[in-house]
Amino acid sequence: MGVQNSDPMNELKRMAAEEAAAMVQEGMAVGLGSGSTSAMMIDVLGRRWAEGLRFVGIPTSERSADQARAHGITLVTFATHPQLDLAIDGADEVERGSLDLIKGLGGALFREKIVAAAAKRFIVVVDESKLVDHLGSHVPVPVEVTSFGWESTARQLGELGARIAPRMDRNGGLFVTDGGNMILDCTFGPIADPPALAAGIRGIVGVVESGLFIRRTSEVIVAGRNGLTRLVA
Ligand code: ABF
Repeated sequence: MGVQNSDPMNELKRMAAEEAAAMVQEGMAVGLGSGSTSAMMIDVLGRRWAEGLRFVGIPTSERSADQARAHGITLVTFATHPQLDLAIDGADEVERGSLDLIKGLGGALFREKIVAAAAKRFIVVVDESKLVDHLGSHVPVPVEVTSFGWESTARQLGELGARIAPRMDRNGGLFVTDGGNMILDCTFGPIADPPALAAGIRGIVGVVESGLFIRRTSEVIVAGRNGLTRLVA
């Protein structure tokens, strides 16, 4: 699965994807992210695989799994690799100061968080439009919830100050995650204290995980008009 290259920003994202993929070394266990930037990264890894590099991957979505398999990349599970050397993934927003993230607009946040948590180093690849001073400035916080009782879970999330929208699929039905759950997109506006909000969300029964990734990022590779920048936690 290749990515279209008509947008000049795509070329920069591809450079960032190359930079991240270059961190993968022989024999590593690697978390393979989701989204268009991660898809570019997996294509680069596919090329390196064809050149002889050998590593194993754990994908964060069925889509990334299909893409990696198409390149012939060996996929494993946590049963044999409970710890990963590296995970590389995209993000929807990156807070400049803390490098905390909002992820999950693509719908894979739960697996993405498990993979990030299992990795010794978590590398994020974004274009510069994703950098913000405060998380929540441009996107909602996706929250994966069980479908049983979701209306009650939504009411409690609303009490934290969010406007709630159940994620819909292309056919107008409720979106179903790879884990069989649903997603509530929670609009808080700019978030003053992301760690406190993440803890509050986590405390609600019915919440599987939120798209707030707090203190998980090791490094962010940013593709911008003036080239690549690396932000280190
Ligand atoms: C994944 O893909 C998600 O967490 C995030 O929602 C999305 C980012 O995609 P893109 O790289 O296409 O902006 O990383």
